[in-house]
Amino acid sequence: MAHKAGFVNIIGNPNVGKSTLMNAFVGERLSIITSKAQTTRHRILGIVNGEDFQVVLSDTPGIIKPAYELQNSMMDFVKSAFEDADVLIYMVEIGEKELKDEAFFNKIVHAKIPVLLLLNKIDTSEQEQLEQQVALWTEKVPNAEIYPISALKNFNVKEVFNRIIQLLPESEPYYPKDALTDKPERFFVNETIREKILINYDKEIPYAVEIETEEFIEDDNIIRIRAVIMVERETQKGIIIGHKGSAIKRVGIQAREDLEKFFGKQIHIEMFVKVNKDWRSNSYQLKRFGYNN
Ligand code: GDP
Ligand code: K
Ligand code: MG
Repeated sequence: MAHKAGFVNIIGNPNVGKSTLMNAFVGERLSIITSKAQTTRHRILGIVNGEDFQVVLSDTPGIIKPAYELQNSMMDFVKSAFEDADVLIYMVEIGEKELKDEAFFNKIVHAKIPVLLLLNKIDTSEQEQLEQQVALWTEKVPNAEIYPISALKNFNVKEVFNRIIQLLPESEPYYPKDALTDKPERFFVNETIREKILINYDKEIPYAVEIETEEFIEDDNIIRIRAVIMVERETQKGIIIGHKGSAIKRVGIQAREDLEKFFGKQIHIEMFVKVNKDWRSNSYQLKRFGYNN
């Protein structure tokens, strides 16, 4: 059989389960997941390889109306996801309305490529509600094939994946057949630490944080990591560190645990907090952190 390969881009509102689905397809925690919106800031590739296929998935930030420069860059990642896909996955969750951004919604309805509309989180709904929702979305996005799924409970995920492979064009692989992602190791260190910050701190703090891994030194059985936690203000620095360093210590312990699983090696991690005034609104700083698209 001829080899199939292509790009499958996952878009949708914040928190509908896009990153959970991507990780379910890939079988690894490539994309960080929390119950907070704007957990995903980048476009992250997850590659699934089989003998005669290569599916290149891309997870994107949830669609929002940008309020500052960082969010503008995040939406550029979403825009690019419309342009290079072979299959578009539009994810919605039970009970939600369509995308608040009409331009994005119109692009989906008028897409020239196959659209799979995944109605996620059906583990939380009753049969009757599910039927209503399927009817509603059939009307709203007539060009889409609708699949009720639970990304979290792995329900119907395999079926969707098989359908994706059917829809992909014949093509040589785009990446080496042992590749899992296009992102470097340091990216996953940054993201793991950021996930722990999203989980451990309230309100504005997680949104004011960016992580930079300055050192990643891998030996036979240990990886030594040195990471900087960037905040926008001196007061935020105090909050991140916490009383006698207790808060940042907790972040370090949790991040280390996940990173040891991810890399399969012992991890030694050192973290520092630095103030980088208003980095979120500064295009030069954003470029430095990889938000140029
Ligand atoms: P994203 O913002 O669209 O990438 O969404 P995430 O993947 O980060 O998930 C947001 C929240 O929804 C997390 O708390 C997930 O555990 C939860 N979630 C994702 N998929 C499901 C699902 O199928 N069922 C339920 N009950 N929760 C889910
Ligand atoms: K989220
Ligand atoms: Mg996400």
